[in-house]
Amino acid sequence: MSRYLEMVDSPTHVKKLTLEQLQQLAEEIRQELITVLSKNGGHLGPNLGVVELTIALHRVFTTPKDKFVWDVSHQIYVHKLLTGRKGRFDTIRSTGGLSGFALRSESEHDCYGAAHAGTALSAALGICAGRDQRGSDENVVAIFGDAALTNGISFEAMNNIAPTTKKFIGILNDNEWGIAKNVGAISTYLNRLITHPSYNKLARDFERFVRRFPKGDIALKLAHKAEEGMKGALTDVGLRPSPSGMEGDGRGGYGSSLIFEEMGLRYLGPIDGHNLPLLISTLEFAKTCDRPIVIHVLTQKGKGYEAALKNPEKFHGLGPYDIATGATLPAEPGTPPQWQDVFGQALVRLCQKDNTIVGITAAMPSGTGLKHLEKALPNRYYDVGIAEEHAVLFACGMATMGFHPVCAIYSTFLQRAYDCIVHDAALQDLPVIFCLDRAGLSAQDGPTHHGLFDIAYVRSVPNCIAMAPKDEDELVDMMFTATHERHPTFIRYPRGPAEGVPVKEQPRLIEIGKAEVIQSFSNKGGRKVALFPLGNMMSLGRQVAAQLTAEGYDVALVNPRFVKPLDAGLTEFFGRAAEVTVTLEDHVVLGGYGSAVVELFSEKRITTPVVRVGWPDQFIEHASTVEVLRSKYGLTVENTVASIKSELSQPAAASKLIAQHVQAG
Ligand SMILES: Cc1ncc(C[n+]2csc(CCOP(=O)(O)OP(=O)(O)O)c2C)c(N)n1
Repeated sequence: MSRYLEMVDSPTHVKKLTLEQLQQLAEEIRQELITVLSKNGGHLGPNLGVVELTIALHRVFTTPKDKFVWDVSHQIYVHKLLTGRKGRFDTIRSTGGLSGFALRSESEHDCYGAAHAGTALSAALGICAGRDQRGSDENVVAIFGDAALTNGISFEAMNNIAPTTKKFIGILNDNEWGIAKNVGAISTYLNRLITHPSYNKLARDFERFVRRFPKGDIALKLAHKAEEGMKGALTDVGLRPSPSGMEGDGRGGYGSSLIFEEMGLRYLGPIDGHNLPLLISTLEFAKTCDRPIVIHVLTQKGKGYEAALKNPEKFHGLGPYDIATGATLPAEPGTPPQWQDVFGQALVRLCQKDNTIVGITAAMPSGTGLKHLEKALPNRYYDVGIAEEHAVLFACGMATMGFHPVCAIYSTFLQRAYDCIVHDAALQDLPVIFCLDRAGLSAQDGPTHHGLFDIAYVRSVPNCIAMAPKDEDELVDMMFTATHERHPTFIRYPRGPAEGVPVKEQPRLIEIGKAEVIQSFSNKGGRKVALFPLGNMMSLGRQVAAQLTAEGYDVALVNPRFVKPLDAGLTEFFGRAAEVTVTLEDHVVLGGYGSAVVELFSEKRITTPVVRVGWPDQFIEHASTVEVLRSKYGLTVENTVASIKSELSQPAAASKLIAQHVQAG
């Protein structure tokens, strides 16, 4: 029998299937997700959890006229399958293929792009305001997770919904997990909503509405069953009852009011997010509501795939895996440890020796490597939820109390907290240590996740120290050095395996603002090229140096270590001696490390040309690997060597050569 999935390629098709057929479709979609992602990797768990919800959304609403705004949008794969992208689904996250997130340029059904958490409610409200201004009647649905609700912007939006519009549908997709287990008071509160009987009364007008549907009675029965046996139903969706002894205090505490209702939003739920008829009836009801409504939907991350159910954190997002066992491909023997693990383990050692050091993550214990600290020294570990601004301000507060907080945040997510970096950490000159993981490319995720702007956004801020290690041993030295500093310090390092050098037992202090000379000029007569590869670009720098040396050039190789303060003396020395200076960075060229060198040369009136190798002034797309993108954009040995030779053939370099020969003569 052919699959319904073969017949469904647009929301119109979804509307034509019977309930039973849709249920079959849901199973087929799950199989498709499990199969394709076993090869491409991706956000399996979140997507398995929203299969019924997405089908119900497309059954009830009609995109592109109606608008779905997905928070983070990593759970959008089912939506892609149902909106004309099924034929290309096996290209997801690969070079030239579908994006793993919502992308306006990819489909008219993606009305809003995202991949950072917490944006859906605000953006959806803006769309509602646009609709109201225009006087049109689109339905706007924001789908957001329980962890996204720990994000400040979500609350800023909620504060603003009721005064702004009458028609707004929010769907709280509650699975109790972010990437890791969701933490904090909001998570406890949601759990309380689920388990406290006083919240679980279905609204009377909802009941009346649902009864009008042919399957309305069945839907209601199911809803009531969930209501009565909430604990049983919850075990079904993997949720646990909340701790006892938290009864209401009558003043808006637990058991006496609902945050949503108090904010002027109608609240409905919690409902079983895998019960298709109930979802459809509830969404139909929401469509008729003349005031903003939030529907609390309970889903199970990884639903339908045992391996994902057993390990929600791993299956939130992962690389290729074996379908039968769920095992991911082991790293090739001899692969160095991941940067994040070197960082996490080093932080544990530093914390063990210095009790002023603490670690802070914004809901990313595994990705940042802070899970090592959580395990070893839980009382020195803080997970503040998906709340980067709060993470930085919290760190600043601790710093005023004599601590050295280490904020481990991906380069791309720290963008959220820029004002906190400037206004709080830098202006007050507080010794907060920022460890920026994923500084460089996140190839398969793409432009939302590439960490290519941090040097530019930190370099212009007074008091900040910014460094990049060439290898993992230097990373630990830099972390150690940062714990002795009295200023905000930033250390950037990339995603993936480190360089494979041994890490010393006892880290060493590095002099602030001092670069390291790896290889000086030989002065044996070749044309002089000074290479300055920053951080992880050292291996590219070494290859360029080797090739040029083999071709008879006289090459100096310097590890800059610091972007700020620059080692002005050393950079000037090599800059003046060389015919061409070359900076290499895993960062946009605009405002990056190379720009700092150009500024220095301008100030010092050094006329040596500077070849800046880095990412161009455009958003870099996603691709299967970092190498694909480096080749495309010229961050390669061949291109660097070619650019150097081209620069050396320019009149400015030629005149410098003549001048040097004259001097030497
Ligand atoms: C600003 C920001 N910080 C961190 C992340 C990393 N991140 C991606 S998904 C996710 C968890 C989202 O959880 P939830 O909203 O509950 O959705 P679920 O995956 O459970 O469906 C996190 C922390 C992000 N995307 N954006």
